This record gives sequence, structure tokens and C-alpha cells, in this order.
Amino acid sequence: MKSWFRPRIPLDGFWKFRIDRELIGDKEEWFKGFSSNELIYVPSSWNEQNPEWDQFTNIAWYQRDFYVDGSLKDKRAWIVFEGAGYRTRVWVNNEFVGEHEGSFTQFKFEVNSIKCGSFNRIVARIDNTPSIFNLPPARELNVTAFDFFHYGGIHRPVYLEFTDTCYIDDVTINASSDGSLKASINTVCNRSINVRFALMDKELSNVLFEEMVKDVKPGVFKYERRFDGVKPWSPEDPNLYNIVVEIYVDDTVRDSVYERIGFRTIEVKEGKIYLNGRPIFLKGFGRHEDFPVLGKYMHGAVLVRDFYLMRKIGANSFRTTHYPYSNEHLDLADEFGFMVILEPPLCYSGMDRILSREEVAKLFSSEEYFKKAKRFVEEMVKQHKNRPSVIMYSVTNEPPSDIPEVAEFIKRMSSLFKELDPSRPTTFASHRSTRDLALDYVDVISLNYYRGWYSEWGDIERGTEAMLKEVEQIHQRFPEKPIIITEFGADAYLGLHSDPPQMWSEEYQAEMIRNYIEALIKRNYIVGLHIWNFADFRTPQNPLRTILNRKGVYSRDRQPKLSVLIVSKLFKNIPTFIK
Ligand code: GCB
Repeated sequence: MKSWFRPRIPLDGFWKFRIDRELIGDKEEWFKGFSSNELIYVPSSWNEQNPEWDQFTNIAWYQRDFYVDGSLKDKRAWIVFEGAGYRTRVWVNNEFVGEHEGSFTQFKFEVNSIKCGSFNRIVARIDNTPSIFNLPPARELNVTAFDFFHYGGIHRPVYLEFTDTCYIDDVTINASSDGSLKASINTVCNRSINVRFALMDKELSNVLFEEMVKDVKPGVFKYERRFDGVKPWSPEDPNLYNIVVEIYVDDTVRDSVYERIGFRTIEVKEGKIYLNGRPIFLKGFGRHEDFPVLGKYMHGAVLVRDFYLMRKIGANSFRTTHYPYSNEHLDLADEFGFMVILEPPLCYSGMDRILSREEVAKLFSSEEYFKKAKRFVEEMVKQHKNRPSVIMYSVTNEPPSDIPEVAEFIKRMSSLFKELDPSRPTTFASHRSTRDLALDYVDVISLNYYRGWYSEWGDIERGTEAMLKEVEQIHQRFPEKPIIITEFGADAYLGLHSDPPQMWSEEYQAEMIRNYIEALIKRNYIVGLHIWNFADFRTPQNPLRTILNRKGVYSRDRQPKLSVLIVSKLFKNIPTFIK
């Protein structure tokens, strides 16, 4: 939910910072305020802001003083973190306001200790200690179940937001390509309210429709209506509108929020994914939120460049590998017309490195673990459910789903997604190929393949053939399900060349991507190809990585490799809407 109405105090900028190496912060009550000569910039991960903090994975403290105007004294105050982690505890003026687990979803706490007309102090304690029970799991900084660097800190914007005592808590919008719209609005107030519901254009400058519904009881309020003449959202023409919801008490507006929406319908049937009644092909990338110095923060300018680059190369989609991306990131997807597969931080690529099969089975069958994953998924869906760009959910990435307990977990998770949001199909990215036991539990089959890299290395043709054989077998087993190859690619060191193409050279990467695309595009059950990765990104240290995972078609600072030229040509020949 966005709002121009609610007063806001942005807290981005320089904060006082202290690494708690000796774990004395709690005992010395740093939450009341601590002394330190170090500072840090928010938003951004802490690691690359000072080489001494680079490998630090435990507890660090942030502190900031800010002024709150006296005019806000009758309001409710909320502290909003768009993303911080892994575990965040917050105090305002010595009072504990809340704790949150997970780095990639927005969270907010009500603050009762705000002093208006005065200075206030916020202290945040961030604990980034790796754990098997984290999502995603890790044993230590360099022994993780995921192949991206375990950054810590406040890496997305933070602000204080003020609402009236009567306020809108949540808005859910479902808008279809035929113009029908269903809304569910959750309000909090101690008396009945009037709700103004308006459809506005993208720029919020013209009211296209409005209605005042009188005498509404606070709580959940459902609203339905069909709008004739609205233009549907699609990658070719990403038409956006705004739904404005306002609540009034005695003719006085008490809250006003808006959601950017698009009218569009997504369905999976007859082996295809349909957008607005037409079958689509997803061409694009797996990405990461990762940039030098900033760590997990993606500055708006970097994002804008990325979207122009993705558009230029002919992509129309990406998966939020391997966690939900920031609001700004997905705002641009809505705006640029990119179709997004939204994935929670249930990433298990390196699970074999950190747990035995027995330990995995035990973890995945634990009710407590399911409940935690459920919490993560609920937060993600709540935050991004109204986005037209989000066309599908990926339940998890590379789970060890040849283990029955893991397959059962995926089954339950996929049903959870359907309960929370019946409007979108589910998938998950499998790397267990023909041995996977969970492919039946999702609407679309997604497969990750690195034949020709991690196996059949040095031999692209043999690798491609081996991959095709397995994909074909999976298709025979599930002929009615569309298949996306959600990952394929090879590392290439920018500037390393080789004739004949050898591993790590730009030529090898380009050749491997070309071979895969040319072979797969001929099969009409393949409805998507996502190259791994859009850009190089930082990883844990291990013998397979040279600080970065270099499977980007762009380098980490967005310089093109040879693949960009090759992929542009191939992607441009694949239409978004297919037969
Ligand atoms: C995968 C993972 C991805 C890795 C990639 C790789 O299958 O899903 O997170 O980065 O392989 O490069 O190994």
C-alpha cells in the first residue's frame, strides 16, 4: 500500500553503528543508546561498507536520533522496515517495539513511545548469525544452502509512518482482463466509517470512477465492480491504474491509500500459460539483488539501468531468485511490463553440503519448520499480491525433493499458496530432474539444468543432449504440464576469451546458452527459458567460485559479455505471445 496522505519521516542516511563482537550489547543495554565512533549508511548491507565488517555475521547495532513534529501528537506511529536482517529487534526511546525474522519482506511495528515536539532515538539490533533453521538455511558464512553472499544489515528503506486512529490496514485487489475487479479492504476504527473507492489513471491525475459507500462496519469490507473500457496489462502494453481507498468519519478523511494495479488474467491449461486468454512464452533471467558496496540494496538508478538492459536484450520476465525483491524492484516490473515468478527465501541448492538425508527428512517434516515457512510466505504474498507483474509463485528453489518428506512439504506449501491467493498458479524450481517426487504438486514444472557445466564439463553438445533427454522424459510423464527451464548457463570471466570455446571463457558461456535455447525452443511444451543469471553476483567462498558467481551475461557492474549479443538475437526471435 502506498500513501501520499500519511505523514512520513524517512530514516535513510547515516546511522551510528557498532559491531558486537564480544556479544556484550544486551548486557550493557545498548538498546538504551550506545557510544560508537563508527557510522554506516542505510539502506545498504554492512559488509562492503568497511573491509573489517566484510565477513562479519553476528550481531551489530544501529542507532539514529530524529525529530518528530508536535503536530503529530494524536496520531498512531509505525516504524516500517522495507527489509533488514536476518533477525531485527527494535527499540524506540528505550522501549522495545518488536522483533522480525527474515531479510526480504517488509515489516512494521506500532511505536507507543514516540515523543512529539521532541527528539527520539531508535536502536536496531541486527543478528545475521547463520543457522540451519534460517530461511534459507546455512551452517556458517561460507557453508550455506544457497549460492549467494549472506549479507547483513538494514538493506532497504526505513521510515516512520503516522496514521489516524482510524486507518486502512490492508487492501487486496483482484483485477481481471475483462475489467472485473474484486477488492477486500481491512479497516481499523472504533465506529462505522464511509469508504471512498476510486479508480484513477496511472499518474493519479484523473478519477475514472468513484463511489462512496456509507456506514461501513470496520473490519473486512468487500467490494466488487466491473469496469468497462479499461485496457488490460500485458508485457507489450503494461497499462497501469490506481485504486484509491479512503475512509471518512463525519465527512472528514481519516486515511487514504492507493495501490497500483493492472487488469490481467493468468491461467494454466492445455500445457500452456495464458495471459489475458493468449498463451505466453517467458524469456528472461534469474536475478539477484546484489551490487558492489551496496550489497543487497539495489539503488533506483541501478534498477532502472537493469530494466532497460533486460528490455534491450529482449527479455520479458524474471524470477525473484531466491527471495522476494524490494518494492522498488517490483514497481519497475509492473511499470516495464515484466512478468515475475515470485519466490520466497526457501532456497535449498546446497542442502547436501549442510545436512544429511536423515536430517533433511526430519527438518522438513517438523511442524514448527512448516509454520515458519508459512509465516515467510504469508508476509511475501501480503506485500506483493496486488502486483500485475507477479504472474506465478515459485514455492521453493532446488529443494532435495527426491526425499518423500520434502515432496510432502512442497505439496503442503503449494496448497498454502492456493489458499492465500487462488488467482495465481504455482511452480518450484527443481534440480532433481527425473528423480523429483514433487512435480505433480504444482501447476507448472520448472527445471534447472547445468549439464555441460557441473557435469559433462567442457562438452556443451553432450551436456545439451543429456539435458534434453531428461526434459523429454519428464514431459512424457506430465504431458499436460507446461515446462519452464528456470536455470541454465555457464560461468564466464569478463574478458576471458578462448577459441575453441573453453570453460570460463565468454565464448563457452555464449555457446552453451545458444545451444540450450536453440534445442529447447523447438519443443512446444517448453513455455519459458530463464538464463542463469542476469549479472555476476557475490557468493560464499568456495573452490567453485572466484569471489563471484560469474554466470551473469553482464558482469557485476553491468558490462556486457559476448552472451548479450547472442541472447539478444535469440530472444528477439521468440514472441511473447505464442501459438
Ligand atoms: C543453481 C541455483 C543458483 C546457483 C546456480 C549456480 O542451481 O539455483 O542459486 O547460483 O545453480 O550457478 O550453481
